[in-house]
Amino acid sequence: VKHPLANRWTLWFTKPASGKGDNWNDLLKEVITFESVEEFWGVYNNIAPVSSLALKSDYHLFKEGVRPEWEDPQNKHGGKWSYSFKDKRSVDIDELWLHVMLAAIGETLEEEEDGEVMGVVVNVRKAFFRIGVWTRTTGKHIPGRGDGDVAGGKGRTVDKGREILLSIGRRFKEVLKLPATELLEFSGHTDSAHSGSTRAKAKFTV
Ligand code: M7G
Repeated sequence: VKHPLANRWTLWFTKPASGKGDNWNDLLKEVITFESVEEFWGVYNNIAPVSSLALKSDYHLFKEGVRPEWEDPQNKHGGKWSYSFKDKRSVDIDELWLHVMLAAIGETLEEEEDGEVMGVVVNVRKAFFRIGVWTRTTGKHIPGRGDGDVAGGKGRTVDKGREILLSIGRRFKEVLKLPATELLEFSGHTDSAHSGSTRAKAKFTV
């Protein structure tokens, strides 16, 4: 018996650059798409744990049809909640990433009708592990999208859009088991793209 997931999900991997000529597109690889709980465990049991990945690797788990890139039409008005674990030795990154993936595929980060969560990401870097959840909008008004609508429409006011994003942030913070004193930050992808890195100014925190 297979237990179907609410969405089909695709796992992607960013392999570390080997030389200076490597660009983002050569490094990002689609791994596999699955649609049931059983297939998820089959994939999980057969891939390298985050703790064993080389520096500059990433895993991305995204809804099927959404590339884990700022440029994807479903991400280009979006942003992400993210947190960097700077004490790499004290964090059980494999367990956290598993729980983040389960929250994504189990759809516990948002109400189903919100349709905000595009995917989750883990980055392995020299100084930290970073885990993020990418959202379709940033809670900002997008000109030309209709009065009061935020990116992606759905007739949402800017306030409602922000409330949905904050709720995702609070749930994500629980999955990451962060104490109230630690801040989770939200930033828009366009800010990331312009700064050339993910380290962009945070718009909100929870
Ligand atoms: P990062 O992995 O988000 O953060 O981006 P880091 O600076 O902490 O490592 C690292 C680099 O990967 C960026 O400067 C870009 O060159 C490239 N990169 C990352 N992402 C998520 C994208 C993307 O969505 N599109 C493109 N074109 N490049 C990206």
